[in-house]
Amino acid sequence: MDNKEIASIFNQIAELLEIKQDNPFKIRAYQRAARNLESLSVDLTDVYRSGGLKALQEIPGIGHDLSLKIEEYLKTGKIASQKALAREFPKGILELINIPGMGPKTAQLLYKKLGIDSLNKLKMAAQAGKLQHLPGMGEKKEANILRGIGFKEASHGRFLLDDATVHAAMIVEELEKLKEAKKILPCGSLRRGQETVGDLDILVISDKPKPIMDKFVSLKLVKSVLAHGETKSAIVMHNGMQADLRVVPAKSFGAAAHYFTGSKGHNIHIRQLAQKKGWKVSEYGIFDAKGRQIGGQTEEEMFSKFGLQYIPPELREMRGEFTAAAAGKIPRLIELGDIRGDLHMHTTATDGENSLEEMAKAAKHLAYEYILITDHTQSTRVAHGLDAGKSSANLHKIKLAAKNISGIRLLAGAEIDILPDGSLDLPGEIIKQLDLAVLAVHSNFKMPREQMTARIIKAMQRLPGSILAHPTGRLLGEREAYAVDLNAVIKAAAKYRCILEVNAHPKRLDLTDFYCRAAKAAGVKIAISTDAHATDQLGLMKYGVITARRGWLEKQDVVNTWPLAKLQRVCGF
Ligand code: DGT
Ligand code: CA
Ligand code: CA
Repeated sequence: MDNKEIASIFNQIAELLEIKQDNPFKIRAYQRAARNLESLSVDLTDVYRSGGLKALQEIPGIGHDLSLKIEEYLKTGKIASQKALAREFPKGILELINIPGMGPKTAQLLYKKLGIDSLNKLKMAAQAGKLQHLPGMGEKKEANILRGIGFKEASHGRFLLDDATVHAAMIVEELEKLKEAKKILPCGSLRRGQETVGDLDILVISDKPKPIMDKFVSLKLVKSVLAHGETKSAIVMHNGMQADLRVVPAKSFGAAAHYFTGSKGHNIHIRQLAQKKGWKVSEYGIFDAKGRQIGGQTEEEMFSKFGLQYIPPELREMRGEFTAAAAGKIPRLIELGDIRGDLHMHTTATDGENSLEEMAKAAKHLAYEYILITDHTQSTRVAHGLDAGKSSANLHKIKLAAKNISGIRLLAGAEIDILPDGSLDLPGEIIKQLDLAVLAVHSNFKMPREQMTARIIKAMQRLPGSILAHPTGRLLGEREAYAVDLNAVIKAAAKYRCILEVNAHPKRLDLTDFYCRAAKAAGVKIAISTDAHATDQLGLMKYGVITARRGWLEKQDVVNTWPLAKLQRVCGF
């Protein structure tokens, strides 16, 4: 728990320093430390108790300064410098820098010149056209900010999958400490792996609900308590996310897990099946006409009692899962453990934070068999893309490193920009040296749909067998997908033997579940890739896998579950 709290304080310090336009190295150091603490598998309290400051400093990214700050938090429950820093700015300003189109510099400018310190003030000023006259602003930027506000409002109250996952884990970790809690299961849209989550629905099995309820409403992360009942409670956490808690006895576990997992439509269908048999289904079980419980202790029974095969949570969306289950045709969905490699990642050669060697080492920890290094090409200037000469030198570097690093196979790739006319941002003679190429659109997002579709198809036609990365360019909560005819893209991918990527980054998650299924139907293969820009982001793979599961994909549909030899044979390198 302390790990997450300290990570969140470090992140906030980084944001405040960004507004101040402080030293970028210092800002990065806080961000990196926060990320490392989030993924740390041991408790900071234990680390500190075992070896004091020295032990803290052995954590990657934690130097002398930061170890002192951690010590301060562990001893006093706060970090004074963060409080002091926060006092320099009004509260609302942090909310502003996260609006698409804003950023720390702009937030600072608008605060200084116009006193803007809340979303509402920002919206009024932008609507009144007051922003465009400020230095470095202009009409276009003002319009962008207004669009960003609209986006924020539209995604109102929904959270990214990783954010929801981390917060659910924090609650589970605390409740697990109670001996009265026999089983804890986060349900709802989170368990179904939906790309965004409205609120958390946590189910606990116990015969003694009271201590569980009391602990839940008094957790550190609670901002306010919405309900505090005997078996039901609800809280809002500091980040604005709501969590509902339900406690049921063991004999109701299956029925409750099924009910709270949803989806609502799926639940209604099960109830109708029960009605036809003269039974009743509730979150407490399956009951016959006389009110006797005849099932619902396990989740399997919620299906087997109706002659259905078990339906995994990710498929419970009324997309044909009942027909498939009745026919015994529920697919054997891909699992995280099936993944043998990652085919999209960046290094310090472009905008990554870690070296080739560091990425390889981290991938080895995940027991991967291979990774494809895919740094950017020159057109992607914001990402320090490499020109032809530098790309070529980078390829040599990768191939040399591949010889020296044992235990994992490094593959030489590149994330090649698809230029507006559909041509590729790397000369043919360099493309020839790649093991595998990843293609992506990074510019001119506002093209008309026909043009964008033609642009992408042309690129695939130029380079058959390549991987098309993040096929819609969307950033959840930040940027709309570009207009593109994905059915036509899928058709072309089949024709040119191209692989479509499910980008595992929680802001992307495209291809989406729906189009994964369409791709499979068209015989198109999928790569699930993290697009990692740092070693710890390799762990985002799970979000891509759950999206693929929602798309009914099986192991064989996903190329990075294949052994290296098969990948080489099929992709021809
Ligand atoms: P969310 O939170 O908006 O991302 O989506 P869910 O699916 O987590 O929805 P939520 O939190 O409102 O409810 C959790 C589950 O409880 C939902 O998936 C199914 C079940 N549920 C909620 N309301 C109803 C209802 O009116 N009828 C039935 N049959 N089930 C419901
Ligand atoms: Ca929910
Ligand atoms: Ca709920």
